[in-house]
Amino acid sequence: MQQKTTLISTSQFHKDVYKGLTDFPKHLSSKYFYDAKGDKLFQEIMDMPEYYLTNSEFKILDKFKDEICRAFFKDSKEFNLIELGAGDGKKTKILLRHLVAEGIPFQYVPIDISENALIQLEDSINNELPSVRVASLQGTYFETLENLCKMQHKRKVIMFLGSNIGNLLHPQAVEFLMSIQKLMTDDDLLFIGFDQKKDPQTILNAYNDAAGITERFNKNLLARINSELDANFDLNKFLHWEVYDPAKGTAKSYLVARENQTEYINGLDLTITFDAWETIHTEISQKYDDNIVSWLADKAGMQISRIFSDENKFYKNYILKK
Ligand code: AVI
Repeated sequence: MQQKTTLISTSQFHKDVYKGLTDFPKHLSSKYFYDAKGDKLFQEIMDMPEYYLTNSEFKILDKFKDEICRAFFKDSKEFNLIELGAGDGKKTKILLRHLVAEGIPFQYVPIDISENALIQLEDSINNELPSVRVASLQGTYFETLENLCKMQHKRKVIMFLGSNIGNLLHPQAVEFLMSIQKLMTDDDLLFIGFDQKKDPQTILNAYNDAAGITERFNKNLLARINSELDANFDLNKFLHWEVYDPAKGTAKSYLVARENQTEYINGLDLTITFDAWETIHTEISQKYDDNIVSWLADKAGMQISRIFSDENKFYKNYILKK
C-alpha cells in the first residue's frame, strides 16, 4: 500500500516547521510523518486490526477484480495502468494478476517520490508476476503524469488507493482531482479509494490503537524535528489525541502538551514555548459518503461511473470519468 518516503527538500521542512510552530494554534503537516521510520510505522498501522481501511480495500479489489478489470479495458488496445503513490503494491497485485490471467494488454506505471520504494516494488513484481511490464517513474505526481502524457498518448487508468485523498481538506482535494482531470481524456478513468463515514467509535479506534502504534507515528513528527533540526523534544511530554466529528466526517490528530514547556530548536535558532494542554494539529483523515464524493467529483469536472463497496460499507472504490 502507500508507503511514502518523502524526499521533500530540507529547506521546505525547515520553513514548514518554523511556520507551523510559530502559528497559533500550532500545526505540522502530516506529509512529514513519512521518513524511513514513519514509513515503517505506517506499514505496521496497515497491519493493525483496528486499521480497517487496508483490509476493506483489499477485500473490494479481491471480490470485484473481474468487474474492475473489465471496466478498465476498452477497445482491446493496450492501456497504461498508472498508480500514484505506489507503495508496496500488495493490493495492486490483485488487479495485476487478474489482468494477466485474462490476457488484457496493459503496462503498469507506478509513480512515487521515493526511488527506493519503486525499486522494491519493481523487484517484487518481476519476481511474482514476471509477465507484467513495469515502467516505474520517480517524481512528484502531477509533474510526472504530465510528462508521461506528453510522451505517450495511450489510454490511461489512474489509480489512487488507500483513501490517501482523505489527508486533504475538501478544497485541496478538489484541486488534486482537478489536476488529474485536466490530464485525462474522455476515455481515461480514475480509480480511487474513499474511506466512508461509519460508527464514530470504529473510526476513533483506527486512529487510536491499543498498541500505541499511531501514537508513535504521530510523535514521529517531533522525533524528526529532534534528529533533523537538532532539537530535544521529550516525546513523553506530549499526548497523542484523536477526535472525530461525525457531522463533518473529519478525524483530526493532535499532539497535546501535557505541561508548560520551552524547547530550543537549534537548526531553526528558534525557541518554542507550550502552555500546558496547548495543541499541535498534525493530520486530518476525512471520511466520505456518496454525496460528498459526487460533489467533489463534480467540482473537479468529473462524475462517478461505478462504485464498489465492501460488505460492511466501511470503504468504497469509485471509478470517476470526465
Ligand atoms: C495515508 N493516510 C490515508 C492514512 C490515514 O488513514 O489518514 C495515514 C494514517 N494516519 C494515521 N493512521 C494512518
